Amino acid sequence: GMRETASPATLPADTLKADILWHVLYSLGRDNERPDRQTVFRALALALRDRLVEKWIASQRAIYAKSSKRVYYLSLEFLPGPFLRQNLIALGLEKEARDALTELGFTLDDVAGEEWEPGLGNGGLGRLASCYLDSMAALRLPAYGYGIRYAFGIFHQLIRDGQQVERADNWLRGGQHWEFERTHYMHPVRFYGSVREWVDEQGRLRHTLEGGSTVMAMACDMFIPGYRNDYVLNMRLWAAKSSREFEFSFFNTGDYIGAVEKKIRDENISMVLYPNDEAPEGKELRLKQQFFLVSATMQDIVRRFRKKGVAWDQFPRKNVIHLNETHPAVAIPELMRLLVDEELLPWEEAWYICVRTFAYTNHTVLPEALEVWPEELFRKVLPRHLQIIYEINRRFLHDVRRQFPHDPGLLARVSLIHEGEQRFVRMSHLAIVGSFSVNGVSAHHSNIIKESIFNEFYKIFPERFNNKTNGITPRRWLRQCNPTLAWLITEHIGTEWLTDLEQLKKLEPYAESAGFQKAWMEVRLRNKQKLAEYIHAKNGITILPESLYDVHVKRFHEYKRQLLNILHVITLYNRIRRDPDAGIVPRTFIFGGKAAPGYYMAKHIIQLINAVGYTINTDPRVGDMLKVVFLQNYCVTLAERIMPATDLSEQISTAGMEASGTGNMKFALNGAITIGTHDGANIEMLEHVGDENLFLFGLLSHEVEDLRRQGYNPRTFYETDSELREVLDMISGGYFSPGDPHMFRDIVESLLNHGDRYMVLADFRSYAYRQQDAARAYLDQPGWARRSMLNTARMGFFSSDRSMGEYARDIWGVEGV
Ligand code: 26M
Repeated sequence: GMRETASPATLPADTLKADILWHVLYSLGRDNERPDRQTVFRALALALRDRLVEKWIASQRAIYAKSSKRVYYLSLEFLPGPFLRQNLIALGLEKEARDALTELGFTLDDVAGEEWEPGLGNGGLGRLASCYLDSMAALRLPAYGYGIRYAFGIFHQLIRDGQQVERADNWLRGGQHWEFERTHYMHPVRFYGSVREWVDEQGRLRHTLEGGSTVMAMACDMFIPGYRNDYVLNMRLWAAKSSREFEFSFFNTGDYIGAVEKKIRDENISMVLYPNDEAPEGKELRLKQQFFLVSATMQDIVRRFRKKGVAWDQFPRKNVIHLNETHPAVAIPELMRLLVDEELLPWEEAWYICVRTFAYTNHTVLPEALEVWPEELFRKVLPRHLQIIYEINRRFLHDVRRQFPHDPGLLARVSLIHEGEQRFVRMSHLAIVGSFSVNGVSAHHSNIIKESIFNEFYKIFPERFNNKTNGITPRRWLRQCNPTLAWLITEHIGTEWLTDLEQLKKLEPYAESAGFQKAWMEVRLRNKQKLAEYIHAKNGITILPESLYDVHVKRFHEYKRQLLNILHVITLYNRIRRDPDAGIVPRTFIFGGKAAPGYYMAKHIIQLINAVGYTINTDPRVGDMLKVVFLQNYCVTLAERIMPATDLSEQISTAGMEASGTGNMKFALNGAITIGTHDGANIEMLEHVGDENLFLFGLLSHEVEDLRRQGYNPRTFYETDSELREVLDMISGGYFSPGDPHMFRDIVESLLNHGDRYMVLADFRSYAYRQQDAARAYLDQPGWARRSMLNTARMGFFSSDRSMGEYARDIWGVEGV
């Protein structure tokens, strides 16, 4: 049996079936005669966890033995997606698992379908963190992901009567098979209270937090295996547990129920992921979540550092703490508090350590997305940290005044505190001042940071600013989600591309080969057929696999301009209505994405898309020429179905607003062609794939700015473009909402009477033209095949292995173990 052989890294592949049955009986407590599919999935996951934990222990020992500098990647969000296939591929056990499951009467597809993904992130930022963990493991970096184990992840989206409805995502029901809950491994985290100042025997001024309340952070570890390299990292997620005080206190007070209520309140901290991206809510619970992650993680980091018994001034040589956005930026004053209040280091020494330890990535330039906290709230929740922030600020402003004595307004603009009717702590300013590195996520975005939003900080700290263009992991986003295309590629160029994506260049010589083009397009067509089956099953809509699949999936936000897309869809609809023989290329428009529950306009746009879809799909004049599909609950699992089946990828944000985008890379890696704006990483994708292979359109970001400065008048576009006018009149006139003609009036209002902040109308015509270019290109199928292949072949740069390599070398100063 396997129990006797469980020494590190030795569990054999050929016992997988026996191990599954063992877990069915002994871990899950079920009859292993005829286990059901869910039970088999869970048992397989446990059997894989056994193999992962062995390699993880060995990896941790290696990091310790080498005394490597450790990387801590702090993020309030991770979006790992389903683990099963990913872990099988990394461990090299796919075939063994298939065989074992066949013997048990199941297929891998069916069993994998039982997994419910952990939706512990909103979108791009969380998914990036997970791609980065995959690459850190592939590169054998001495790294750790740290986050929160929310009991409820991003809500499950349903479309009911054409509208988004949110349902709780109870992902933990059914038990967790991938993680280890460390029920005996907890750190106390303290909130509230008040600061007592006192003078100790040596005459030093001391600060002690008194009162307040303590919550425990319980570690839950999930494993991230490197690709076939026996190396495993962990993502440590903290779950809130009430301290055990309550179990005793009710004896004293007799208030049993009151004590239990306290327990429930405490455990609220990790209850739910905030579902708004880009527009933070200044809620107390959110601030507590941030500090909860930070405090527990810092305790872990310090504990590990102390094991080695080196002096504090060595801390930055041994640790780097990476802040994924400003969400965990309270780590900066927390480290100061540990060093100054607890370790009794002089402020200057502590600050020197601090600024050499932290690195910060910015992911957005939208003004409403920059995090600020009302000062009173901050003082209430974290009184000592607010004092420390004020002291950091006092010293910082002092230095700025000396460096720039002739710019009195500067101090107010760069201050960590926004002063006005109400005071706010500016988290981005704190992150910049407290870090040795500040990076943007695409070349374009990093320039915008330096030139506009953080320009004054760039002048103060030019050496801190740098770019690290985002990337995606080819293991999940090609090998796993598109196995047939991956196989075709491997047949021609071998397997090295899996860990060295630039190898895809070797496909270029096949671009003109008719045979290869045919094979390429056959794989793509099969993928499109599979998606058609899924759409038929889920939405009851029949689509033509030969039609052009035009796909727009991402979070709903006005700047991402799903509205521009649907205006174009209506334009095509009108052309067909006018002339059914107009020779329009048959298209299937596919939309997917969630709107923040409180984001009125985004939800309204979802409703409009569904209404337009209903009108078009049921209009007999349209037939197969046009279909509009809204796929509900866009998530990693669904993205894996969609990416391999897409012809045209919509990346049409207002120029200057999408920091990078990573969906754009996933589509192109799978052979989709992009229609997009001069924004984020689209610009670098253009440089790599060439302008015949990618359709860009619209205003450039400086033109957007100029136009705004000059006074942009969207009405002129309405008045001069008759096709556009017709579309807007239909929407406001109730064409798509016959029961309620005013239903979508606000949308048209936002464009015509409220300034069209995202310049939808300004870009409409160039978008419509570029869409025509795309349609024409699709008619030339060999040409399309060539473009598609070249997109894949030239995506090497956008591997997250490249991104992580750059972070490791240029920011972190670490190497593979
Ligand atoms: C903040 C406070 C309270 C609640 C939620 C938030 C919040 C959560 C997520 C704010 C922003 C969040 O995410 C922003 C994001 O996803 N940005 C995207 O990051 C990607 C990875 O770098 C980029 O590719 C995208 O362009 C960028 O929009």
